[in-house]
Amino acid sequence: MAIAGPAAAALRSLTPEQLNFIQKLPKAELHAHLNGSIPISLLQELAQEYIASPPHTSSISDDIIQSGLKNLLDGPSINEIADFFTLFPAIYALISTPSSLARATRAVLRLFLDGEYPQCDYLELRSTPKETSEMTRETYLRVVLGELAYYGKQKTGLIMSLDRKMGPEVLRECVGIAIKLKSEGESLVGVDLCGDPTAGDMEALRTYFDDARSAGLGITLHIAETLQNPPQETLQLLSYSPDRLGHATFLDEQAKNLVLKNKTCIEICLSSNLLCKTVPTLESHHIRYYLQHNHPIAICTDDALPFRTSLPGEYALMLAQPPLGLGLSEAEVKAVGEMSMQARFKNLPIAETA
Ligand code: 6MZ
Repeated sequence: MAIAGPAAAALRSLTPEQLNFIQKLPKAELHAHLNGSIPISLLQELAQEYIASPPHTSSISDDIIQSGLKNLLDGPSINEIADFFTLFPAIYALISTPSSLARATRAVLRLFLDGEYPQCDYLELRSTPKETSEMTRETYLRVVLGELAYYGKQKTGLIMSLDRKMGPEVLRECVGIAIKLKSEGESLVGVDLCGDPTAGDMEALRTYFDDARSAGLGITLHIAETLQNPPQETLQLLSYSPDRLGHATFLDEQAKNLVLKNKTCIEICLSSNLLCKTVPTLESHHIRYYLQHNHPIAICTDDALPFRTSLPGEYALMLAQPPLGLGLSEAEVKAVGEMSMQARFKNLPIAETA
């Protein structure tokens, strides 16, 4: 695995027996953003094609594409989480046609699900539908679902991400499309809230999540990812009765108690939190709190490309000895794998339809 970063160091420290244990362990990847998981080799290929064939489908200049890719290749310098979000405009310029989106999705699915030792047994991939000059948001979702269909519903599901910056019209449109696709039998299993954690007004979102839930879609929310997220906002998001939560790094006592009471699964992304500097060390990571409380968690990659990781790499971070890892036992790591399989949206009880 050609990765470098905290996960690579943890992987290198394991014995062949431990690596074999991780490879064979049944596990689900439940928090992977499509456009953060595209292999760099495909982005380079798409960049060459983009630069060679003006006029462009996006207003992003060739220079921005080149420097964006260089940044991703060198290992992005992220001093604070806001720096992370600047990586995406270059990627989005390259993934703006149905054909480039299909190629990107195919490459990500291969990365997680193909090969002698697939990274996971089940992948819930998430993506934010984008409207470009070449496709509508509905086309975007249909293209991604078309690629997932090659692997089938036993192995894959799509989560539609809503961005915190979306306005009411776009939110309504997206949730309407998701409900339609689900009613057509497509493998659209849930709705996510993501994007710059300091942006947006969370108060107005209830209606969209209520609609999604009534249609039988699972709900996962990026929550309390930074210290700047106020406790009232966190409580507001918890009041939307999410099935899972992304990160949940800065929950106060009241929020933690609610999460424990509702047994809401936490999607934990160790490399992401370390590299975005929202958690200083593995020693102080909130995963320890949830392990102590025997609370459901799922270990996930978030964005495999910028965070230089893979799902086995994230599992290695649990198994490796401190300071490279958390030093958990194989039995503890196995239990985390089982929890991830349990928390799949495909396991949600069938919604009672009105
Ligand atoms: C919040 C994140 C994220 O949707 O274009 N995204 N949002 N926190 C994170 N953790 C660091 N990582 C990724 O994938 C890329 C988009 O996912 C969200 C951001 O909105 C990013 O633009 P898609 O496939």
